Amino acid sequence: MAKPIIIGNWKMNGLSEEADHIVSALLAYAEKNKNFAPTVICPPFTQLYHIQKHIKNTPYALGAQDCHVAEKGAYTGNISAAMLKDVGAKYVILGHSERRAEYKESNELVSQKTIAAQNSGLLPVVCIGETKEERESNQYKDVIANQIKGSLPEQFNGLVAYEPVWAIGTGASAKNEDIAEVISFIREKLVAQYGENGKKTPILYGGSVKPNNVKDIFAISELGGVLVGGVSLIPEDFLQLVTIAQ
Ligand code: G2H
Repeated sequence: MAKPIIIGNWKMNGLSEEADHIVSALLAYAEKNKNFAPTVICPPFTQLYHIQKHIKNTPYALGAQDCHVAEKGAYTGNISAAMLKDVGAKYVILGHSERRAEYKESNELVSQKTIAAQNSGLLPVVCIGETKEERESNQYKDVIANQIKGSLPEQFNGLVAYEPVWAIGTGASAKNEDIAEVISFIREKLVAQYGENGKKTPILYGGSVKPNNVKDIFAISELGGVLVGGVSLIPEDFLQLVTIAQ
């Protein structure tokens, strides 16, 4: 079986000193370890170019945390998928719940961003997941089905990350049986939407993944990897996840 992928989402963290500290630890790990699980780091835009220079020709891959739908133009303050590709990124996280909540990103916008990312040769990591209220009112499957239908374009070549909003950054990951139930629900929907291709789409889990819960999470059937926030800023812990994934 393929090793699970580990994607570190730094969110809005990582001044130069901190970024250098994390990257040095990752490089030291790669010196000593061969053939470890695929590992992606998604720093803020400001660190992409610098970090790519260090991780080029190593097993690590670079990712970003968002992109604009247009390739270029008069969009002050935005970054296009083509720019991310140009700087060496391979992945881009799209539709993270923090963006859906703070910038009111709709499923439709996420789908357009996904198309833009694919057109530029990036692998989109499309995030979906229900809020606490939606879980408690037992609407979570409808919400997730809608997000899959609305956020993923007709042709999809990427990864899906299930991140229940109530488990993000709280320190309390979702229960394994809840994750397993939703992962298999997502798989069903992907197969219904994409046929054979839907069987191959990696499905990740994100939300308070830590060294002490990741082993159980990796044991979930159909799980393709993890999207990690807080722990991706603590290199010793993040690298423990990479080691456990081997
Ligand atoms: C969920 C996750 C990474 P954390 O947002 O995308 O963050 O691991 O801090 O819950």
